[in-house]
Amino acid sequence: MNVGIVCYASIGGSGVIATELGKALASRGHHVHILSSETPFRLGDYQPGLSFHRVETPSYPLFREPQYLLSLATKIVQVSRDERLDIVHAHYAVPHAAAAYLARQILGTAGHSGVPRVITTLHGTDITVLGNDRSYAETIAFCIEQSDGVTAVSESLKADTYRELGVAHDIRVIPNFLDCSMYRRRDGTALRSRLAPKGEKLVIHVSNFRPVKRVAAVVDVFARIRRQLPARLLMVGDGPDLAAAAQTARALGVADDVEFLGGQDQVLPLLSASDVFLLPSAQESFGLAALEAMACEVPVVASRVGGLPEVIEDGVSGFLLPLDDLEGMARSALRLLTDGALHHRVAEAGCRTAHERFCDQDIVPMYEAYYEEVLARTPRTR
Ligand code: GMT
Repeated sequence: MNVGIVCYASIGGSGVIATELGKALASRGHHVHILSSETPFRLGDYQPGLSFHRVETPSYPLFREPQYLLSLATKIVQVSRDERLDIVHAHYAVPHAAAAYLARQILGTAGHSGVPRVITTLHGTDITVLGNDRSYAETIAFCIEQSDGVTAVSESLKADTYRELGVAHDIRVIPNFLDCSMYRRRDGTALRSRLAPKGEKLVIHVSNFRPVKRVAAVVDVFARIRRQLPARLLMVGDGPDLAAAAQTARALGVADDVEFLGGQDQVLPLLSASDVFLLPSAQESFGLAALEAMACEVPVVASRVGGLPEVIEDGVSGFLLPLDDLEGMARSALRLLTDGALHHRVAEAGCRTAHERFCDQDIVPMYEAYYEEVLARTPRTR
């Protein structure tokens, strides 16, 4: 198949999944074209069957607003025509589903043979935050409805989409996945001795530091842990709430024990050196960062929101606490950090879950089968 994948390149789970899917499909013999405004950070080395098409959005002095939707739609039209795409797979509905819809209409009206089918994958805040916003809701709902196929990364996100947007389109749940040959705990001893030179416990958080991630709550939970035992916190990522997190660390007197590492392409070595992963998000449709930690035998302590219960079994493969129960999160983390047998059991269960249920070799064929299914259907009347 010839597949166009539209995604955000910036650090974030939807871009990671889209890129990893593109790489996996190419290695299975498909021709994959990734369309994005920048080279996705996980694209890696050249791989046969995989190419990248940059979406350029020119800026004109007349406009204060960059016209990304139009330049993306035009790029999808060009790549579809030149590469004879069978499928345009839009990751993250806003505005990718709209651009794909527009491109399909343009190609249909221009009478091109083989107008591609549009599949939209819903990832999270495209529904749970933007979908709720009156400025976007009707257009998002329309574009989801108009897609030839729709997938969501969890049952929870599927339910949110029906509830928030009132769409009637059938939604297929295809969970997120990992390259399981790569996501295994490595020897983290050397790095650990640099990050925790006095033998402290290492707590880690990885995100894009947006309000939904509640990075100040991460620091708050850590401060409660730190009162009980020597520990250090690794804050990996960058985003609007970075300064607020640093301020919280100073206010709670733990600034010396918190290290802000910024955005990192390679989180595996850092996870492999860590003991516990904190994820007290306000919303999480799936929690890819949690899954990556679990695959590396790092137990996760998280809020019981969204799709996290579909990934983490509370008390077995991690701990899930009510959103506001920061004390409970600190207590769960402390239990893991002080009870070696418990830590071992939870780490093993988390790793088993990741490797038994969320590996690329099991999930990528689900996308392939869905593509075939959508292609076999009679095309929508435009
Ligand atoms: O919606 C976002 O926060 C951005 C998005 C992303 O691009 O990283 O994250 C969402 O998609 C990920 C990949 O499917 C999920 O693992 C995250 O849970 C989800 N984030 C939220 O729901 C907050």
